[in-house]
Amino acid sequence: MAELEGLEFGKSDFVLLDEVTMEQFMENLKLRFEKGRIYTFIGEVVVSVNPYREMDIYGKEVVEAYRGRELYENPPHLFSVADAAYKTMKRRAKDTCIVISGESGAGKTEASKYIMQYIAAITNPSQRAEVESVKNVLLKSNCVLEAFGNAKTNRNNNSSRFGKYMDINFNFNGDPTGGHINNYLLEKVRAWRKLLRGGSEEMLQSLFLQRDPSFYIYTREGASSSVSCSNLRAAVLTALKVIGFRAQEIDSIYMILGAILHLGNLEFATDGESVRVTAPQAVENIAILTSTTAADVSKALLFRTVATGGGEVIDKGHSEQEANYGRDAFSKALYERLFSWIVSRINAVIEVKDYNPVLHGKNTVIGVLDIYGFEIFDNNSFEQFCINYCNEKLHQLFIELILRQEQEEYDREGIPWQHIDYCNNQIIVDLVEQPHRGIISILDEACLGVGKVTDVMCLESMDSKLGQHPHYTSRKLSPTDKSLEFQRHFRIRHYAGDVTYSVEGFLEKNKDPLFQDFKRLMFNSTNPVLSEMWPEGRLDITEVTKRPLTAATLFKNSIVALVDKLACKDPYYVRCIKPNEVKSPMLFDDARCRHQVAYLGLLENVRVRRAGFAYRQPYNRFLQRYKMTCEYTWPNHLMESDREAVEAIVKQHDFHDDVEYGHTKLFVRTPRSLFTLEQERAALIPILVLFLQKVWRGAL
Ligand code: AD9
Ligand code: MG
Repeated sequence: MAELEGLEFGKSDFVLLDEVTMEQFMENLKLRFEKGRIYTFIGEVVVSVNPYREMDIYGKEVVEAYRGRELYENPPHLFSVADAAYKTMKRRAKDTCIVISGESGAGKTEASKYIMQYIAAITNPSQRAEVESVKNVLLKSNCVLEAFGNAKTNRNNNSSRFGKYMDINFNFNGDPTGGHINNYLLEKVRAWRKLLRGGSEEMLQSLFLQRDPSFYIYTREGASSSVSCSNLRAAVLTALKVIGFRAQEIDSIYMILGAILHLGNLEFATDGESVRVTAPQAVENIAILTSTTAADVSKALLFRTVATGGGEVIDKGHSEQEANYGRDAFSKALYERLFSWIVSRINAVIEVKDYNPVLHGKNTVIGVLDIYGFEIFDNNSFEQFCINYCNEKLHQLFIELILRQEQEEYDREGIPWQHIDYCNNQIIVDLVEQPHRGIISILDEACLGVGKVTDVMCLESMDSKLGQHPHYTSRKLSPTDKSLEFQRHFRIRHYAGDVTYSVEGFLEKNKDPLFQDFKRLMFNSTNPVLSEMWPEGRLDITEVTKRPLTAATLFKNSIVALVDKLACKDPYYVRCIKPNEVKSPMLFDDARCRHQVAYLGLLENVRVRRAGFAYRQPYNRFLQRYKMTCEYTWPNHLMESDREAVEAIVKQHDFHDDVEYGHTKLFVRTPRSLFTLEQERAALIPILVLFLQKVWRGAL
């Protein structure tokens, strides 16, 4: 059995706290962090604190120690959760999922990578080549997605600018056979720096690029990144090849990235009535890189085609402002399409093919979700609104599933169920997503409005429709605050706390409009890769009547689909905490951590867990662990069943009233009972070790 932790490292499960208070919770969390114990359980949930240093706890021996073990047999670890999810999937043929949440820089992506590595390490013991190749592609896909979807922010040097959900499929043997990736709300990024730094001279020339990132508007910010980009670029290139991207596809990826950089540097000037591009060479470059003509690029940048009421089609010239706007929207869209296309190409490769359930048995799934946590900044905008809505949905699922899981376990074990009260945040979810009345509906309505609807007009509409809502604070409720700033804000009381959003830019971001001309330009590219990315460019202007869905509605739909996917699986949770803002391995910033514990709902989680049974374990496992504490069970019992032997231990320690006996497991209500048992066990171990050593030496 793996080495277990002593009490000097604090309590390895928060349900063992004497009292569930914020003070005790924080004290334990801090003590463990300072002792280098970054993981702690709340029942089956793992709370993780980012160590900001290399930890020697992910090696082969550790994998072996966790493989196939029960949760309580080892100190808390990501591997405990990964193994539990894997075991449930394999033994009970149930789909499971691991939801990793926490704020930016809390360690979600690292955690998801360790979990994937663990699953890869414990599967396919017979090293079958086809399974190895699936594993390889699954692991490599991470590298590619990170290269294109991560960027340096002031909160995290390697921040994921997209949410990711990955399903891994398994055959009846428990070996991976494929997978599927969904990505959510890519924040259009500045990852191209890598391209410049790591690119060969030849390659940069072929893309008409300068090496200096500060030459390009889009790469100027953070140009002094210290990441070794040539290594990174080589790794990405290898990963792309392993996944199965063809040479032409890889070239196209770089050409699109190059075109985006050139686009960013385009400027416009107004000559009398008409607008022109100030540097025609850049237009030439974009045309070559996108396999279009300079004339067509220029036209798409400076004009838009509109159908008049009479069915006539005319080219309407942009103002300088419109041209600037169009350019930025185009480059963002190019990047977004490229990213989605890369994801879809990876999916095509890892998709499970030729799976026949009759021949191969049930195909089961483990889903891994790495998604942005709750965000409360000084300035919160549309992005934070979407992200926080997503977290409301996930929180709701968390509460629902944890309770449901408890209920199901009690049913299975034949134990009476007691109702538990918990904070239901349905009302906040409704505030955002309810048809006709919710904030998203009001936003969409404003976006569809004829004439110029401004952000503030939309805010007025929200105020009048939602002014009475208990979780919405309208500006009108603060009549004393007449400052201009407050006139543009609304506040939502989220389950995690109050967040004030600035409505500035909401409508624009929600519409996320891209002139149809750009879509047509790309669809008509002679590069089939580009054309494939822009299928809707096929439509003629007179056919474009349906408005595309808004950004908020698209996001809502994808989150609803995600929640549906998660809801039918057995969930496991990793809750990540960022110990400080300065990426220090030493500092435990009390206030920051307390805030995160509060909004992750961890205290509530401990309460839910304790309100039922704080602790449960199969009889044989319980016996193995505590048999040394009872004269009737040590070294072996002579009773008819393990259950009776467990009863003997419980009676000897006098907590018979505190337990229920299930069909296969013992359920303990209060942690204190178990705590006494643990203490006794800890005291006995050294004596036992001495005794065994003597036996081995033949002294006894
Ligand atoms: V974001 O929402 O994508 O901005 P994450 O994903 O929560 O964020 P990430 O996993 O990228 O954070 O972790 C941030 C940094 O913390 C990593 O780059 C590591 O330097 C550091 N980290 C996180 N977890 C560990 C760990 N288990 N061991 C060592 C870690 N370092
Ligand atoms: Mg991340």
